[in-house]
Amino acid sequence: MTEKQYGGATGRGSGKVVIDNHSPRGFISKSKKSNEVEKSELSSEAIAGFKKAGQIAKKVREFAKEIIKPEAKLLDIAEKIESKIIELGGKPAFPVNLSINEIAAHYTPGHNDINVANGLLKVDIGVHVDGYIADTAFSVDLEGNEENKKLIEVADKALEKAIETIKFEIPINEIGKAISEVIVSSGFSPIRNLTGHEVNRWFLHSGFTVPNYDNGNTTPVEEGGYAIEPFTTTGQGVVYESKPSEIFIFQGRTGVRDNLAKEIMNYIEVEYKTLPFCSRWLVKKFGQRAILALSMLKQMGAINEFSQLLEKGKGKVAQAEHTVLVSKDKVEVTTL
Ligand SMILES: [Co+2]
Repeated sequence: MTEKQYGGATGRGSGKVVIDNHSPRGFISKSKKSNEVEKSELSSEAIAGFKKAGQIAKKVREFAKEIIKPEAKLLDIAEKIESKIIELGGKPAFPVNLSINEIAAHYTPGHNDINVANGLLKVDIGVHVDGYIADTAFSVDLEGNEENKKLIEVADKALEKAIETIKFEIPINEIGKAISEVIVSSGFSPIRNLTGHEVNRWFLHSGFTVPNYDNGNTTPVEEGGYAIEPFTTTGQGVVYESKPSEIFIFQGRTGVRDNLAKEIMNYIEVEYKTLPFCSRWLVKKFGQRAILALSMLKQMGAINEFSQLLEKGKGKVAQAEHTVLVSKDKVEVTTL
């Protein structure tokens, strides 16, 4: 799942909510002298967790490729994919995104969604195992369109190039540069205000962002997990926020009077923590009344809602994504 940038150089951000006593970044700190910048490295527990999530995500991606057919209901596809994640011992790290054509990202079916798979479909899958995240995406052409196929092929190629490029302490803009070169030389545009991101324990989007063009950010890549996700388009290479997506994220507890809203807030805090969730999941658990409760929680600021992200020039969009683990001496793709 991608991150939209709001202008300016993108460096490090941080999550707002800290989960219990664990280090949210899944790191252990090394001892440091007072005049030294703190460096951290991945713990063996974190490496094992990221890899386990990655291998589940890989199997689920292959499963998704088998079940997606033109005219299949998006709702059925999403539910089958999410059930498969659970069957394999993981949990969804975010609702499956099934975004079609000029919708670049952040479309998940609502609980009564009637839309069907068609056109250029992007399938973005997140898995977590005890908070350790794997994030992977692929695109599929469901209308036998040559341009769609080319967009997909180039997104895959750009991802491959980015994976070859990323390594410990390389300036982060080098990855964006590699991605953009592949895409532009093929006659398409990368989406500049969508990025890959660092994945940390319980945090899908925190720390580094991984640009899809040379954004001039020369910050060296540290050890950690990174989701790399190039987007190719025939349009302007920019997305804007459109309709609400029914994908939400917890912001923090607020005083709500409504009993169901309170119950749902408690459930969200325990079950999803700082990971995105959707109204469809809560309707399944609490019934239709969950919709009203969610809008109350949104109004109170307890949760935020993502927007669907649309390509500005109404260009079609393809996406490819893998999660990699960068350590000092190697880079491993966890979702391959
Ligand atoms: Co992602």
